[in-house]
Amino acid sequence: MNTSTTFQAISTPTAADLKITDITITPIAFSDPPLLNAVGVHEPLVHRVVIEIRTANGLLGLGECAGGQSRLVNLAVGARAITGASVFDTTLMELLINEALAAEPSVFERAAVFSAFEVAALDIQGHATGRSVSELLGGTVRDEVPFSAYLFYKWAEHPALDGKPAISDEWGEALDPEGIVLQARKMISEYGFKSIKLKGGVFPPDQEIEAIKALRQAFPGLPLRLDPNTAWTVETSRWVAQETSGLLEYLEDPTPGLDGMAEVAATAGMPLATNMCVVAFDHIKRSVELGAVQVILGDHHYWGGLRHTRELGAICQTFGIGLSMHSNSHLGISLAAMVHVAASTPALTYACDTHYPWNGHNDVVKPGALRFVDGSVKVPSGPGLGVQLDREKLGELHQQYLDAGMTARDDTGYMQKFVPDYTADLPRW
Ligand code: GKR
Ligand code: MG
Repeated sequence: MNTSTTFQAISTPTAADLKITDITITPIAFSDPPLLNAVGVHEPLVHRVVIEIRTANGLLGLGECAGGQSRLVNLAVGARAITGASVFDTTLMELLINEALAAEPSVFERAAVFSAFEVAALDIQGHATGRSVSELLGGTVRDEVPFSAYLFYKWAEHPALDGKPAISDEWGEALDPEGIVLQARKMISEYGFKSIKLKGGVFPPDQEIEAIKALRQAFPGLPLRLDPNTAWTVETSRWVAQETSGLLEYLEDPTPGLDGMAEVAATAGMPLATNMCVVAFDHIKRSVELGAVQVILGDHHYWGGLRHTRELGAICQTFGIGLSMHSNSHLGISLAAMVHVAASTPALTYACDTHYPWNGHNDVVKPGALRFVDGSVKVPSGPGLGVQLDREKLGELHQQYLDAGMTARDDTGYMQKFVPDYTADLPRW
C-alpha cells in the first residue's frame, strides 16, 4: 500500500491581491423599542451602515457604524480615498481618510469613518492569514468577554402615530423601580449578565436612586452603574453620589464637562466614568490634570478603530484610569469587533455595555457565531471577525431604510411628537 502523502503549498496572497478594489456602503434601518434617555426616546427604527470591502483576490471584510446623512457622505469620501490601498496598510488608510476629510472639523467624525474601514480591513487580514481579528491585535487575554445588562426606562409601546398603529415589544413598560427590576430579571434570565447598568437622566434623580436601591435589593451581588448622560448639575450629582454611596461600581457622566466632573469627583465616594467628556485622545491630558474621571468608556467606533482602542487601554493603564466599553444601538458586526478588541485589551477590566438584547433579533449576521452565555460572549474563533453576512437580511433592512426615508437619529424630535413642550436642555435637575 502506498502510504506517501502529498502536501500542497498554501498560496500566500501577494500585495497586489490584497488591494482594495471595491467598497459597498449600505445604509440600513432596524427596529428599536421606545427606550428613554436624557434627550428623548428612541425612534421605532435605528439607522446604521454596513460596510463591505473587497480585495483583488475576492476576499470580503465587514464593518458597521452609526448612520446619518453626513456620515454617509463622509464614508463615501473615505471609501474613494482608500480604494487601491492594501488592507494591511491600515496606517496609510487612516492618513488617506484624514487627508480626504481635512475639511471635516470633527476629529471624532474622522475617527468614526476610519474605524468602520479599519474593522473591515482587519476582517480581510484575518481571512487572508487564517487568523482571528483578536489574534491580529496581539492575541487574547480572555477567551470570553463579559457584558452588563443595559437597562432603560421605557414605554410599553411606540404610540400610534401619523396613521400608523402602535408597536409593542416583548419587554413591556418600565417607568418605575418595579418595572426596572422586572426588566433586569428578564434580561438576566435570558442573557445571564453579571453586572447591571441603568440608563438614567429620565426621571427626577430621587426616583432613579430608588430604582438603584431596588436593583441592589433584588440582585445583592451584582455591580451596578447609573448613567444619566449629564442630566444633573454639579450640586445634584454630588447629592446623588452621596445617596448611592456603596451602591455603585461607577457613576457615569452625571454632569457636563471636565470641570463639572472634577468637582463631583472631588467628593464622590465612587469612580466617575465617561463616554461624553473624554471622547478623543486630546481630552485625556486635561482630564488627568483635573482628576475628572476615573473610568473611560472606550468605543472603537469613536476612538478610531480597534488598534487605537488598545492604545487607549495602554494610556489608561499609565494614568491608573479604568477602561470600560460604551455602546449604542448596534448589530452583530459591531458586536464581533467589540468582542475581539475587548478580548485583546488587558486594561479593559469592566463588563462592556451592549444594546444587543434590544436590537440583536434584527441582525445582519448569520446566527451562531455570537452567543451570550452567563453574560459573556465567547471570542469567535475566526478567521477575521468570525461572522458571516446574511445578504437577505441586509437587503430587507436596506429596503426598510429606503422606505423610512431616515436622515439622522432624533430622540428629542420623536419625543416632542408626544410631549410637544419637551426640551433636551441639560442639566435638567
Ligand atoms: O441608547 O439612548 C441610548 C444611550 O443613551 C446612548 O445613546 C448613549 O450613547 O449608551 C450611551 C451612553 O452610555 O451614554
Ligand atoms: Mg454613557
